[in-house]
Amino acid sequence: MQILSAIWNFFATYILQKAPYMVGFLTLVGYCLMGKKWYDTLAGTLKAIIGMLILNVGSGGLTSNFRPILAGLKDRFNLTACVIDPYYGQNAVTAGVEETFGKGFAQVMTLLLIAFIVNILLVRFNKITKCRTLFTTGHVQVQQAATAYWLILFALPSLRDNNVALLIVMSVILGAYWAVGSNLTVKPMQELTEGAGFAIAHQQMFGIRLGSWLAEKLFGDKGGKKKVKKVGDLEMPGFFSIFNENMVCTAILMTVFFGIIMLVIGKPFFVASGATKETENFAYYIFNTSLQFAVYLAILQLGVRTFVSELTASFQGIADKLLPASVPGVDCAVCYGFGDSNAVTFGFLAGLAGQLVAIVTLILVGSPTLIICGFVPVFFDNATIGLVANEKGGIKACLAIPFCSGLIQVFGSALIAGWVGLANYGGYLGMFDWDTVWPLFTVAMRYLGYFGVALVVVVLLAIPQIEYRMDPEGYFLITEDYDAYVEYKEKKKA
Ligand code: ASC
Repeated sequence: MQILSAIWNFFATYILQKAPYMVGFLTLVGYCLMGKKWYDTLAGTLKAIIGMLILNVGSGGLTSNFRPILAGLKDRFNLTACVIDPYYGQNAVTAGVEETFGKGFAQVMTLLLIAFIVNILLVRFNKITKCRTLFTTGHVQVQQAATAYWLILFALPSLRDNNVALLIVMSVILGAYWAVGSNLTVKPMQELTEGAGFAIAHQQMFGIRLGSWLAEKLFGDKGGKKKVKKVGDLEMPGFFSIFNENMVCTAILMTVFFGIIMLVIGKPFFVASGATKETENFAYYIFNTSLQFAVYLAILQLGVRTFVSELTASFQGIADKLLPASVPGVDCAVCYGFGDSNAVTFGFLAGLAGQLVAIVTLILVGSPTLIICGFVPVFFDNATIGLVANEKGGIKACLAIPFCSGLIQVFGSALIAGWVGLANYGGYLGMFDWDTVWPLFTVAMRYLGYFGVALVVVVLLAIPQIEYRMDPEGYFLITEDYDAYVEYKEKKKA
């Protein structure tokens, strides 16, 4: 018994909660189920793990490159505020949950596991549930489980002393959110990647679907009547052509953008915080820091290419044997290798503009909760939403929709983090879905109690049903055989 529990603890700590090893484990299981040769299985598993580790170097580097700048804004303008960033959000829950609700943080992991099982079951029975996607992004699951734990404890005070009820409510809602949310991204992702066979399991899944839908409705080609100009079609004269190169474009835009912010913050702050030295040339420091964004983005993309091919290939093994008609839900950065690559930068900058407008508005109206933008929401949410918006509605959609998403991220976070008390601990998850659908869930549960819980679950589970009914023939075909799906769509149009 003791040995079993030790094995389980090891598994939970070093595999389930560590995204690279979780992905490696899934790859291993998939290849084993497919009956691959041992050396192919070993190589594929290692590539999946290493690819994810490379991706982490990229996204970690982006995040840490941005942090001193954020800290500078906070320090120079004396803003004591709530940073919207998943890592700050997780810290805030850890720091405050004992004091606020008299509950420890450790329970979050058990809840996470059970929610994951709910996700598996929903996919296993997808003939009934119509859920086609398994959420595999481990680090995001931890961040979301932490925040959901707080929101649910806040909304339903009676659960604070009732562990069984807490377990049921949280795992059902979170598990359903994972299954239904990632399922919503199947269509936009299959269309963007022309059938690469993955969905997004991240923090803006409703945002992706909504962005794609709005882009088509507001900026789309109106059934072929209008020509949509995409970011990739931009014929930029002369020196503008350098913007068509992702690496160069990122480097230039970052230098201009962060150059201004860093100049405003001023050298003394960066010297005092240890980011640079008094003797170092400040212009050099600004330029070099700005270029690091392009470096880390390139690293991130390499990591993605390395692991995504392994994971999707092996997932075929799992899907065929255990989870029929399903695809893996993966990190949002995975889709940056598809579509118009500059759309990532355009979406990011439009989202940043939206966030800055919203932050200035909060300052002007004297909001009690001031939001500081974190890199993860501003970049990963808006880049992803911009990419899918560009696909359907072109450059206008790629700018307008992420701009609105930037506004929503700041206003939504300010409202929810202030209301539930997470702002007192300096951070909130802050990603799109957690500024929109989760606050709505919280309101429903807070004011309607268990009826609110039931309402949330019913609404979530109804979403794939509605989507299925809108296109019963294409619904599973889009994941099972994309070429056949395209053919079927064309036939339907004609
Ligand atoms: C998140 C988070 C990250 C990034 C990363 C994007 O939500 O916690 O580290 O987005 O997953 O690739």
